[in-house]
Amino acid sequence: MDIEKKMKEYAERLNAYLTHVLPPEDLFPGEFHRAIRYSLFVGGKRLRPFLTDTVYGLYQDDGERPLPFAAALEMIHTYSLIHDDLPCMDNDSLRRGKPTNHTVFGEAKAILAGDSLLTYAFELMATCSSFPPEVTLRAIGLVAGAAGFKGMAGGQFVDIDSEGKELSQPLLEYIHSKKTGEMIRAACLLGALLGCAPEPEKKAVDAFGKWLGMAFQIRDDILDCTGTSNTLGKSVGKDNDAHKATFPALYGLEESCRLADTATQKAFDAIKGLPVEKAGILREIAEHLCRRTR
Ligand code: GRG
Repeated sequence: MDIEKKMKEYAERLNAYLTHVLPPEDLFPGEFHRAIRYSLFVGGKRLRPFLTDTVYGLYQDDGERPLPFAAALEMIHTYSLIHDDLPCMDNDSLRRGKPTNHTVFGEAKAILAGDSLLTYAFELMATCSSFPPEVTLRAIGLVAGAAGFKGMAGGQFVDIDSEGKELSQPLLEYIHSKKTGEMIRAACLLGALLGCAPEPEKKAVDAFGKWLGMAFQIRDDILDCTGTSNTLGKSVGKDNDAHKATFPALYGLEESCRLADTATQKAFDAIKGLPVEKAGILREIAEHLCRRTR
């Protein structure tokens, strides 16, 4: 089955779960729950949960069990998009093909919707009783580390701080690996951790996730130059306008494509030691993401 189709099918399963665990829109205060649900259900590829589910599926066949963790990743990702779009950050009016959260609900309510998605993600994981407590704790620690100052928020800080400044390759790689890479890496490792993968396989999946995250963000930079807001569902060309730290800004488009391929190759190399059918599944995902157009 092709990856695009698999991702769509998984997204439906995840969306059904998210619908079930989030407060309904008719619960007081309704506007708050509408703001929370708005950004979550307005679209999105559900890549991070899909990675967790896929890696977990390499080791276990009860795919419902990791859903609270997969849902938590999507909630944290969505919170980051809501906050990233705020006037004080990227000041964007389009996300996932629709007006951004603050454009619809106002800035203060958008901040609160993002905050609630972030905190509810941790509530969902902490109240999940499907795994032994020590596994649950390690999983929560993994996600917290990837989302906070050591990961996504840290990368976002340096990204904002380096706007308009001279770019260096180490700084650019720092930003990309933290801002985007750590959540993608955590999504992969989470699947291995919850699935009780053998230790060497966990290490391989971890390295795979790291290079997959880098390839994904380089591709994201490329699409910001070559894509349309119609296909991407967000404003394009803003990185360049804001003098943002991106691969095309530093290397040009052609070299950036080559670097995305190199990162994908490194992701392949990381899983060479895995049993061939497991490596094949992960390889297909990396190939798909490297060619993606949205
Ligand atoms: C703490 C105030 C405060 C803000 C935090 C952490 C943060 C803001 C922003 C993170 C920066 C960010 C949005 C990184 C992700 C970059 C990226 C590649 C987003 C797009 O991911 P896709 O393509 O999007 O998976 P969909 O819509 O498909 O889910």
